Amino acid sequence: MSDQTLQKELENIEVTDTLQACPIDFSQSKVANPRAHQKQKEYDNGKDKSNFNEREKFSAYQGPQFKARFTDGTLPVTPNRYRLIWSRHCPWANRIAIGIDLLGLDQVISNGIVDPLRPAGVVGDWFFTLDDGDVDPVLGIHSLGEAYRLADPSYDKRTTVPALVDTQTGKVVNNDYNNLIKEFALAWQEYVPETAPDLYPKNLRSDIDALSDIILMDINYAVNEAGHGRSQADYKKWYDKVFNRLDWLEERLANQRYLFGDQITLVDINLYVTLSRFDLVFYQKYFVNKKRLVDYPNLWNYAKDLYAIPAFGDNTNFESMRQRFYEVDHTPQEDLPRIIPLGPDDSIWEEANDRAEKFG
Ligand SMILES: N[C@@H](CCC(=O)N[C@@H](CS)C(=O)NCC(=O)O)C(=O)O
Repeated sequence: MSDQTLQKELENIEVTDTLQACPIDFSQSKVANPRAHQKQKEYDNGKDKSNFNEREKFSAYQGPQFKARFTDGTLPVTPNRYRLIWSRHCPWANRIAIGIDLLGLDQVISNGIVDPLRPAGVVGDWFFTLDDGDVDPVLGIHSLGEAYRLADPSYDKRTTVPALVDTQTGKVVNNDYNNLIKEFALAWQEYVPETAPDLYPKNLRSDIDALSDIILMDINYAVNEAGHGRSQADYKKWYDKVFNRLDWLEERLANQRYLFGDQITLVDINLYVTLSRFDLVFYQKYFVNKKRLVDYPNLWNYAKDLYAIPAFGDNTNFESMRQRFYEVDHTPQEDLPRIIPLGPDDSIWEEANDRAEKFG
């Protein structure tokens, strides 16, 4: 029996995947050669790989391009064969990294991290400049684009994280950020330790799908849309959606530890990745600033409760968020200083929370 309240909420929401997951607006860009202004990494012995003049090509919306699945048998469920490529700043990629660890699948699925700072002047790709020799040690590639083009030689869009790569072929097989955790929870059960939570329990599946869609539209996408509002009215529309939904979630979390009672499910991950960037990124940079996360007692304690779990806390990296959202700017202007905000104080995430005491 599915939860009628959730289904009813969903009736008023148009679920679409045509919103921009991580919009990039190059439109204000005035300088032809950004190298002088961009404080990004040098790469490949300083060889000029700048493609900044092609930036318009990479700013268009694009949905996930690779959607091969485990659940329909297309992808074999083989341990030690797949590698998740992600960036620690990215909420969509962060979901998958947390999900894999929470399911205990980090024992059989490896992961590689791209640098949130790109080589100066380069757009549309992610690079392994955090690794020795600027090369991913397993895939042996410098940029994620190499794995995208192995999968599709004609691929000329921007490459996005998360991307699941088949290490046998070196090809990206799936970058479907909204469905990957479900794929792992359903198809990899044989490798999920008994102690791991069931992130997509059978009896809750339709409710989890409903709440996921509500959070996707009103929280995950809505903060981006507000931050890139096309007009004052458009900004306000998304801003209102975010805060109405946060109020609603605040109430839901008053009487239960997680979004579905006392068990963690994949929706908790989906909400957490936006909450953990809320005060640092969305509040300050995207003007989603009616209230901060810390002003919501239940949501804030809930977020800290999740952060205290290693799969969440170890995969939350505030430095990468600062780098990607403040140190790099796609709209370089001569007078734009690269000031990286010192606050909010990241250490408050370590403070005690009241959830265990309240809900056991
Ligand atoms: N598949 C989504 C990917 C999720 C996403 O937007 N990831 C961002 C990072 S948060 C990304 O990789 N953007 C590419 C870029 O910034 O060049 C999309 O196609 O838009």
